[in-house]
Amino acid sequence: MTDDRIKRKVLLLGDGAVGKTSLIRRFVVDKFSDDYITTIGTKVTKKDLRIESPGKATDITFMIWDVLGQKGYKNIQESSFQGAKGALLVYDVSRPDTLRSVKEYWIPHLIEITKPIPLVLVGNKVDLAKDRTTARDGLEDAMEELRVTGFLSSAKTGENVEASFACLAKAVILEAESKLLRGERIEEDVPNELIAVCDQIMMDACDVMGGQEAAMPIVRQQIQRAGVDVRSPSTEGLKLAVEYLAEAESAFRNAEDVEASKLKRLTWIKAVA
Ligand code: G3D
Ligand code: MG
Repeated sequence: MTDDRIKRKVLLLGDGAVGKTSLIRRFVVDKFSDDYITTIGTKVTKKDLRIESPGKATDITFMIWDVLGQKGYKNIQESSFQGAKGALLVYDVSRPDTLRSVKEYWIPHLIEITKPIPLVLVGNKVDLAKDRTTARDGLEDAMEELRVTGFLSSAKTGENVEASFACLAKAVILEAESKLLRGERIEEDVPNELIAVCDQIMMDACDVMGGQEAAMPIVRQQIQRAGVDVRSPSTEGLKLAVEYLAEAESAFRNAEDVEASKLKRLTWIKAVA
């Protein structure tokens, strides 16, 4: 028996409301409906797994990144993609357009940044499917087309949630081992969690200023004004951005709410600094 512990960044990608956050919560704390952000705190969730194969056990720590599901904020997403060693691509079986997005948007954008990495396709909300056979057929066609493994899951009932993550873990381990066999260096890059915090702050600011469509231009302006590079934000830059955002929000919200948001965001920065 040889034991190794490896740490890997993996992503959950897919359109808004397909169930990414719910899947992470189900996997990590085995719950469906509690307030996830307040229990876990940041967008990066760690989970230790042990993958057994004959004669060998591998311990792997997944750093699971819950990536912003809005299409069209390409460079913010791309900064989250950097250094990822695997991804779950999530769609909602009751909304066929979300599967189309996986094929046409999420995979192409991901591969551009990370080059080929292990992918697992997840058709979530199977508990809502009117007809499981149709859902199964849809998944299998996509698996064949994309040449990836896949599962039908439900964050609500827990079906195949563990299996999806375990499948990704095995693929990530295999990839690391085959790199070793080919004599390639495995870069143990420590992903910059400040990227996730930056993303989380931007989303939070959008939420309190009328949603992403309306508020993103204002938010981005403040982020730029603070000199924050969303691809490698610094602690100091983010703190300044939080100040500037509070200033911008003062035009829309009362002083206590603005202060509460500011303190919350500073806590997120502190948690990873
Ligand atoms: P996202 O992180 O991909 O944006 P969320 O998606 O995890 O926030 O989920 C979006 C909505 O779908 C939530 O409903 C959530 O409860 C629901 N949901 C997620 N997974 C499942 C599932 O497997 N089955 C069912 N039936 N619902 C699911 P609300 O109402 O909170 O917006
Ligand atoms: Mg979410």
